[in-house]
Amino acid sequence: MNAPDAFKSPEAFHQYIHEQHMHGLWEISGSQNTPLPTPEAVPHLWPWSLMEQVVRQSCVTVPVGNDRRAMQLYNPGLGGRWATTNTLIAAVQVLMPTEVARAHRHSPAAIRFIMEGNGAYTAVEGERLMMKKGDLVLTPKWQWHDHGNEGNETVVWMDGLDVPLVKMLDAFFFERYPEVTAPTTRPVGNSQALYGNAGVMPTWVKRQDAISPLMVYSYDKVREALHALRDEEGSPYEGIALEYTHPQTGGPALPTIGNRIQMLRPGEKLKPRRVTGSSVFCVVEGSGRTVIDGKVFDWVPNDILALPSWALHHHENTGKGEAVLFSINDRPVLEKLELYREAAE
Ligand code: GTQ
Ligand code: FE2
Repeated sequence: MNAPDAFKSPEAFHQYIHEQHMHGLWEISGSQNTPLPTPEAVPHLWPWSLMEQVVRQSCVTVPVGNDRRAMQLYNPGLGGRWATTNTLIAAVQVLMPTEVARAHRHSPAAIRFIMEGNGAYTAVEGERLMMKKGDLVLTPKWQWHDHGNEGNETVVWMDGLDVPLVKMLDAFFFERYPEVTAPTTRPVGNSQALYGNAGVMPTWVKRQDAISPLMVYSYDKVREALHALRDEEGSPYEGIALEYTHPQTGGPALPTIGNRIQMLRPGEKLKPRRVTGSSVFCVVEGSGRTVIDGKVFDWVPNDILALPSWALHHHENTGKGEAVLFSINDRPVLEKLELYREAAE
């Protein structure tokens, strides 16, 4: 179509502008100028009863080669995107005794939350970080890392990465280390010895990055912290909720991924609210229920649950003991960009 013909009727005009890769705001306003966020990701729960079987079978079917044996949890609403929520990917990774997962690095940041077993490690920038059930282990962006299991238990953990966010920003880089493992340059326990002690800090360390220098947050200590607070009121929306913080700044442990743990006491039913940004929960202890936009998700330990942005949600403890939830979120990003909001009903 040439321009003079196109300008003869409104229909022809619109066809013409589309051919020229233009759209009038009046055409898209109804679908795009939405009063509220309209996430494509849906709330979804991956039950441990299912994941356990799949993960066990992956040990038989798939050797650990160049790639990790990590089952990526794809959100059913995201049409096959490598994403559990709009910004986060969660996966369940398994490593059997004697196995080694090849060293590499990438621009997305990662966390590991240990679901089952003890005795594997993630080596990050020369330090072996030993994994124990319930521990949080950081793998900040662009740091060389490999995983190994020199113990005698099969170890399973949840990976959490900001891959979809980094992909969206076209800032994704990935590199394999020339050898299977990167050299160890620091003793086991070094980052915890330096930065993991209550309120004291080495005076000779001048360096301070946006990334936490504490690389392992042990569940022994975190659990103790939760229980010490069990008689506090806590948050009406999150219960006794604790953020894993950067020991030098008090900010989030990683610049792009927030990490939280929350305890719901027996009988505790939290209030519903919405927040901008998405989260992925991993059940640590107990049993309960999360209701998201009217949909009920009953959970038990090691279930993983995706919570999209601005969905109305609340948690409740339906079991006899305490219930504990670990979660990752993209809130540090939203807060830095001043896009974080919350609204209670
Ligand atoms: O173990 O380093 O689930 O690089 C996805 C990408 C795990 C890992 C994943 C990764 C890793
Ligand atoms: Fe990795």
